[in-house]
Amino acid sequence: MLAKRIIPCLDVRDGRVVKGINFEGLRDAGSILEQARFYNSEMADELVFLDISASIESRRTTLEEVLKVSGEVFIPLTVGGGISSVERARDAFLHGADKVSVNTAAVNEPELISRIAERFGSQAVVVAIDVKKVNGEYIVHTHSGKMPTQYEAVEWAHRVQELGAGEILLTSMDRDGTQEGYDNEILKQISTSVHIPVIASGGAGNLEHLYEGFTKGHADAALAASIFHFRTYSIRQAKEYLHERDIPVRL
Ligand code: 0VR
Repeated sequence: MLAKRIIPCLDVRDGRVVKGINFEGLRDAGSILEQARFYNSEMADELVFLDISASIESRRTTLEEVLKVSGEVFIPLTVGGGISSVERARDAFLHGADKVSVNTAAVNEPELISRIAERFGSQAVVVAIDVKKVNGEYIVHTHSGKMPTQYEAVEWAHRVQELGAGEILLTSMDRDGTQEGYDNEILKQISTSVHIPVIASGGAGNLEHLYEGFTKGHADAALAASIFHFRTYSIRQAKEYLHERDIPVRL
C-alpha cells in the first residue's frame, strides 16, 4: 500500500503565513521561509502554499517566496491561489512549484484543468474543492469560501477527475481551523468514488483526527495547518502515532 502523506499547509497573505477559523479571523502564523525550512527538516512529505489574498501583489510576493523556498527545500511544493490560466500555472512552475492547485478558476472554466494537465501532466494538477454543508448537501464553494456554486461535491469530484486532475484537495470549510476533526462523511464519499488521490483538509485538531482521516475518511493524505503551525504536534509525532497504528507512513 502506498505510504500516506502528511502535508502542512501554509495559508499565505502578503508574504506571511496566516491561519484563521472557517476562513475568517486570519492571524499571523510566522515567516513562510522559516515554516518551510522547519517542515522540510521535520520530514513533512509535501508542502502546500495557498495564497488566500485576492491581490496581484500578494501573489507576486508568494511566488518570490516559493522561489526562495524551492532553492533550499526539497519536498514537493504545491502552489495555489489565483491560478487562473496555463500561463499563471507556468509562472508557478518556473518559480519552483511541483504542482499547482486550482479552485475558483476550475469551477469557472473546467477545461482549464485539462489544459494545464495536457501541458504539464496530470500529476502537476491538484483541484482544490472547498465544501460547506448546506441543508444537508455538500456544496462546492469558490472565492475563498465566499461563493456557493451549482455543484454538489461528489458530482464535481467526478467531473474534475474526468477533466484530468491528478489529485483532489478536499477542504471542509465547516471544519477549517476548528480542530474538531476532518469531515469524514464527505471525505469517504469522494475518496471511495474517484480513483485519484484525495487529500483531507480542514479541521485536524489532534493525532487521532489524522488517523480517522485515513481510516474513516479513506484519504490518501492528511493536510493540516493549525496543529502544526502552532506546534501542537510535530510531523514526527504524527507519523510515529500513525505508524504505531499500522498506517503506512514514511518515517
Ligand atoms: P486547519 O483546519 O487549520 O488544519 O486548516 C487546513 C485548511 O483548511 C487550511 O489550510 C486552508 O485550506 C483553508 N483555506 C482559504 C482558506 C483559509 C482562509 C481563507 C481562504 C481558501 O481559500 O482555501
